[in-house]
Amino acid sequence: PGVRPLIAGNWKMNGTLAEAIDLARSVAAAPPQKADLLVCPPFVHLVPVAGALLKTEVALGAQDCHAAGKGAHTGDVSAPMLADLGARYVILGHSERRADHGETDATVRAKAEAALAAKLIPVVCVGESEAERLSGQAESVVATQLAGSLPQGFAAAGGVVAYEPVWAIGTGRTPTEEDIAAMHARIRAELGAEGAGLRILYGGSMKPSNAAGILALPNVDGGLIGGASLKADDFLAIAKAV
Ligand code: 3PY
Repeated sequence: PGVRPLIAGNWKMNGTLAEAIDLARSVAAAPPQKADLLVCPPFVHLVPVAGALLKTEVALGAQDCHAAGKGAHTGDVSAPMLADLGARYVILGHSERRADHGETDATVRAKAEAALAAKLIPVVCVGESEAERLSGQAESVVATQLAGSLPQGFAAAGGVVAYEPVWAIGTGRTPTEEDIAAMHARIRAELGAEGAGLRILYGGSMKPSNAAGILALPNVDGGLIGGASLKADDFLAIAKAV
């Protein structure tokens, strides 16, 4: 209640430069929405997309950052670099990074600290595997991830949590609305008093056909959108479903 929803597009590793600029322009051309809009292109497209979003209401984010501010880290990108080019958000600890790059809760926490220090808003992803869901451990797994991944003062600094069940990512499957509502309530409760103002996004196969139902659930303050964020019409249809 009182929290302005956030609809965030995680473009992942998709698109040419021309497609990225085109998509950003199409999203930014939409009339103002009831939700804040955020797009997160691949690193190499951030600067031109920042240009395309200049003087628009659409915010820019990255999909990862390094925990160090600078230094000998070949191929990495720091939070201050992202802030410098105009990014306001950074997605951290997406399950694809946890799986493909061995990121642990401690890694994610260090990155979130770096992001906050650079005045970026971290969007920290948590979520259980299918085996964990089936064995009734989904909520305890997510509680452990939160405890390990979120730095002190995360919510007070405006940090965002995205609940993305691993088995719902890129599969077209989603938890039941009851399960989503229960998990989001648990996430808010885990943060204690700080949790009241926390934005908790749902992610994992959110699309125009299921967005309205999910976004209407208590404690769902927006969405982190994968595949459906690559088409401006679909992404904006989700934003309109808020
Ligand atoms: C998905 O919807 O598949 C995502 O992973 C969004 O981050």
